[in-house]
Amino acid sequence: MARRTAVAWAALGPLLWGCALALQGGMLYPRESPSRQRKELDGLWSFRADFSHNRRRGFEEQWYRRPLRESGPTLDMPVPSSFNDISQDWRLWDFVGWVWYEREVILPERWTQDLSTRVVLRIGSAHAYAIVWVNGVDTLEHEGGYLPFEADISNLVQVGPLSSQLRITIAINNTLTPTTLPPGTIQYLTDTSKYPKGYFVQNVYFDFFNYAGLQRSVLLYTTPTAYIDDITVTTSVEHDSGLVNYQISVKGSNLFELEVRLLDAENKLVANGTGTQGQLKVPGARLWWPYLMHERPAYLYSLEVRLTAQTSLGPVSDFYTLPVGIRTVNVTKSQFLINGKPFYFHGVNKHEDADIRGKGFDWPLLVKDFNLLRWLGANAFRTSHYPYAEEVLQMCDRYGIVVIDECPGVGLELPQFFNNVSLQNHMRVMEEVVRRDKNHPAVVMWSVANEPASHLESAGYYLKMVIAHTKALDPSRPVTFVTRSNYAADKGAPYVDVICVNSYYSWYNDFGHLELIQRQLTTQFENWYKTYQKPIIQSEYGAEAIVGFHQDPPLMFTEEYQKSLLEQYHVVLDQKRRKYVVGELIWNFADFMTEQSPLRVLGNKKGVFTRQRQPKSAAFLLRERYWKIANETRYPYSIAKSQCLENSPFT
Ligand code: BDP
Repeated sequence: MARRTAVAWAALGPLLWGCALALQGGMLYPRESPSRQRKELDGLWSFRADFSHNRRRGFEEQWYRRPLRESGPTLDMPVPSSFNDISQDWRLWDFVGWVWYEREVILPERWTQDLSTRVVLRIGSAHAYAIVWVNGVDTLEHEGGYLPFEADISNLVQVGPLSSQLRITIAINNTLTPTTLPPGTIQYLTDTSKYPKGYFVQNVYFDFFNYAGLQRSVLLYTTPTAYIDDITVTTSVEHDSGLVNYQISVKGSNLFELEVRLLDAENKLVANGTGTQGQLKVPGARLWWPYLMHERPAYLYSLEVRLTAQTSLGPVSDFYTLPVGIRTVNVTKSQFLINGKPFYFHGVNKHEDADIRGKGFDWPLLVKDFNLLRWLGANAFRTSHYPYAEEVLQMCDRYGIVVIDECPGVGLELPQFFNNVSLQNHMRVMEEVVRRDKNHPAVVMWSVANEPASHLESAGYYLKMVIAHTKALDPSRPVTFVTRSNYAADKGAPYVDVICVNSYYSWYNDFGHLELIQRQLTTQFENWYKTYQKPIIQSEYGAEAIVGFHQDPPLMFTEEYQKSLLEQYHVVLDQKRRKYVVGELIWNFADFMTEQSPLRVLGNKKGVFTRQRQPKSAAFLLRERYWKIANETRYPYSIAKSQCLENSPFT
């Protein structure tokens, strides 16, 4: 990828969405507005796992037809949360198959009586396959966890005087197969001297616990019957003006008008337009800068869209407000540019995992994690290894934390995972990711996979197709996948814009030999750069440390070893970051749960924070380093403070 491409991107930015592949239907985040209401269904749901032999009793007995309590005992299950860690029934911990959730809801009368209101049921995510019934009627199916799906249920609720009572039943299956994303296999163990008849286990090929259930919010929201279905915004900069290109899709009427107003953070109108697409020019625009890169990071405008439409029931209006950050992203041979300035990712990899809630969305955890990111001086993270909740990205937009948005393409390890069905599915998942996350200024790059077996020929073709598809969906952002293949063998690297490479020197190889890291890491960087001449991110590195384990000289699993390993990496990163290495993301922000194995002690302990979010020694090392780098790379450059460790100097 040469400078030429970067220039082309910058020049074409405003036009590109016009040529981007059209996505079917929008997935705007459900926000309240004068024309839209929300009703959250978080709280206690009734729950039952189907322990029957074939896991199909729920379907055979049609549990969705009547209240779940009538077909057998139920448990209280909090939503959002993973179901695995909540109950004292050990069988739920690694249950594989169908679980059933149910919730009864009373709707406001207007929602059921006013025929110009459209009622939508939205599920933030259901891992991994879900079937939804409303009042016993099959309403919606969705494959894939970590992404939202929704259905217009107006015709189910607007049917008569008693319709304000609603019963929502959701059956969720967490089985991973060779064609799901992530893939998995079911293994039947048939030696009856060891296993009972029909015994099976779920094999996964990734290193985190396969938490499942309704892990994000479920909600109902309304729009008018003619409504703003989708908004796509891209931005660019011309001299000192910001350009905001918008494209709006409307559903439910062909006779409508659209007014678009861009407001600054003080609510002052800075530009306006009309119609389904256009360009707004903002002279003297304030740009969206990453945290610590600029004294005033994360500036957000608001794009207010107002629809007035004719429907068979008369005129209706719909309003939607989208936060907009004006910024550009470009990649050259050796740099990652944000707003035309070199950006260095000094950040982390995360998981959405903590405590008994598993991967359940949780506001206190979210805010704590962002406070820790800022404490650390981290300016970026990768959503390893699946898209995070939308609220996480909203925080990133507001705080200026840059995101590499990764889809659940993790564990693509076996040759049979690179088949056509998987490929089609992977491309569909990328459509869902781009559809959901395209308007977040914080998202600066898509990652289509983590550590696929990219040395295989079939993987090369597969990755080429997924990357090309993603670029067609969103030509405004670079695309990558994260590799651990050898530079000479990797068949996917030719197609990425940035090389993201994971390595675990002196951890998974040459155990304990910290003295080898500098040599091996230098060779790694030089080989990749020589071969591809693309910017490189050290997308994972790290070591396990069990908090409170100490040993000097350092031995594996102690806090000292983790710290020393990081220090060795940092020596080389400091040499190369002035050349073509554009980022370093520690593995991992916090300890996290994994499947049980003799290689894991209550999960993966490579966090620099514990699972309870307390710092290990390495967190202090990283904090000093990240603030130092921030001081060196700030724009416009200001004299570095000798020590810049106060909490939020720029906000
Ligand atoms: C990397 C994987 C990550 C693992 C990590 C580890 O990308 O998911 O958790 O190794 O082993 O290869 O800690």
